[in-house]
Amino acid sequence: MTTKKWWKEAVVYQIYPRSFNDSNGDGVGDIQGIIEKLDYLKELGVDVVWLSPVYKSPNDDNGYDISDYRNIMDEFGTMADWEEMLAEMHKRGIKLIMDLVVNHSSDEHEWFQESRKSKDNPYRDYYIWRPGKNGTEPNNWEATFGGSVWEYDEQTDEYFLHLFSKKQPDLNWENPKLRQEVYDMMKFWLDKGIDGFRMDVINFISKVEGLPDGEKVEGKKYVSGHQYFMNGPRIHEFLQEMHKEVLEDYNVMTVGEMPGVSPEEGKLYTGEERKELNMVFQFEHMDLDTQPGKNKWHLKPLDLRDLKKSLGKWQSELEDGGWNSLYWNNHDQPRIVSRWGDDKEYRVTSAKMLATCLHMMKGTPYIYQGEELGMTNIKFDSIEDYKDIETLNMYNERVVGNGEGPQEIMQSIYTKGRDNARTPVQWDDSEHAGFTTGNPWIKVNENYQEINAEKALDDKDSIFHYYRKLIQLRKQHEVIVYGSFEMMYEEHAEIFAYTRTLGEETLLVVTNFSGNTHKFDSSIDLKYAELLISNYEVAEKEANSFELRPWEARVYKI
Ligand code: TEU
Ligand code: CA
Repeated sequence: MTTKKWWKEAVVYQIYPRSFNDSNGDGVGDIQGIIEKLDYLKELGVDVVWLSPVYKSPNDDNGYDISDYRNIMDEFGTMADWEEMLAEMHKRGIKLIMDLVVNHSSDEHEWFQESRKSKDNPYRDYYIWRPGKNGTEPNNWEATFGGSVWEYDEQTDEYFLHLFSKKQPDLNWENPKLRQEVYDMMKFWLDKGIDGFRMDVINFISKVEGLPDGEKVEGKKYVSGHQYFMNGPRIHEFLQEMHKEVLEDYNVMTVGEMPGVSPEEGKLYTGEERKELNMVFQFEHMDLDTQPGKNKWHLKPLDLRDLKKSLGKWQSELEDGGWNSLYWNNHDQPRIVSRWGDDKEYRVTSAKMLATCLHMMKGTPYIYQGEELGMTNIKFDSIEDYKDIETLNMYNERVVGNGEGPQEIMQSIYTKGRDNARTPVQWDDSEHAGFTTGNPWIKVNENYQEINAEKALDDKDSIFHYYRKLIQLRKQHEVIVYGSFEMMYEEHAEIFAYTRTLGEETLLVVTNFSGNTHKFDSSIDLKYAELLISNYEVAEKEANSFELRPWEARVYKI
């Protein structure tokens, strides 16, 4: 039996502030812009907002490079704006979780400015410094955003470690003083009344002693060092310490972002008796359309059976004592309707199907801004229009550096690039989609006249209203939150179906991940079943077999 918790019953909405809503016409989304849209979120019915970083930052990685953890970025507003936002959220019964980015800081953080000054500076050990090896980098690890993870610093003739960009030096969690600083900073925000944290790459904070070389790959200078920092040796110790020092004293929710986490490890991180985190963002399902062993830019079509196998495994592994997070989208991922739905002929239908499949599984569902409108990927003709550091560095390395053909690279950017998720939210059909009266920091998707919030609110069959209904159903039927999960038709290549059971109640969820029609045979008699939701009109009184239309989704209560 699963214990009851508010964060299990909740639906979370992610705001990426730069692209959400601009209140003052400078082309950049901001906190007052968020306040203007809180009634919209209330109408959607979400319980929690996860706000991507709004702290002071030079924006090398759009706020995931923090130069002051206790202040707000000027472009986004002031601390007073932030406090007003929190109060306005709470007034509407919406909770707020903040992004905690403590695997690394910005190189412009005061700690790093001190740290680089001298080898005996009191802040030296807040970061990871090493002397060179034979006149070159201390090891051969490759950074997520390209090149070596090591940057040479002349001042002290040593290198510092950065798993991401060179403006994101890794913090040294081996240092108890650094850990205490982080805990104090967390309390600073918790005491302001926030309701939890999403923790950026939190399973990277413990590195294997000695930082050994990664296994060499023919023709590559830098290689993956993942096995030496993902789920490292002291990670559980650190998280338990954080729980004891900070989280224990507050009724908050925590979700750890964890690339490379397996279901078995996920169970350890989220096991209730272990007192670490409430849930994790795992990435297995996000990697299924990538060629095995290659990075995300090497494309491969999704095989639905892989998706079912992976999500099914997470469902069963975390059944006792653990908890899943459920997501298709975030600010790093392409838009799901373009990725695994059909954003042309069946945009609305397939977006609803994807939402159904996700929200009816066991776990806490996350909605990424614009997902509730069925926003789609973008294709900018010129690389100049892209803003994301990961995309730009990859393009430079491969097209400018290696002389690879730009066409193929652009294709992978269209499919996987992070800017797909970062174009401004489309509010209405006015210029710049109502996002700003000025010049948006990144181009608006040109389909905003067809896809926008104003239109969706006016149309009772819109994706927005469908999400609203899914969220309402969660409040009405406990089985959606707490029921156990069982996969059906594991071997079917286009149907994703499962049941959820709680006591006497059973839900049957049937979704079609294709534009084809399929006969669905259920061993369950549906004559007396209640149809809770569907993205099609369903004729009354069907027996236990029916025809599934393109991208159809049905949820029955039996
Ligand atoms: O992302 C973690 C991460 O591993 C990313 O590299 C992710 O796999 C990649 O973006 C997919 O393309 C987090 C944040 O969500 C991301 O926005 C930051 O850039 C990154 O950490 C560094 O803070
Ligand atoms: Ca602004």
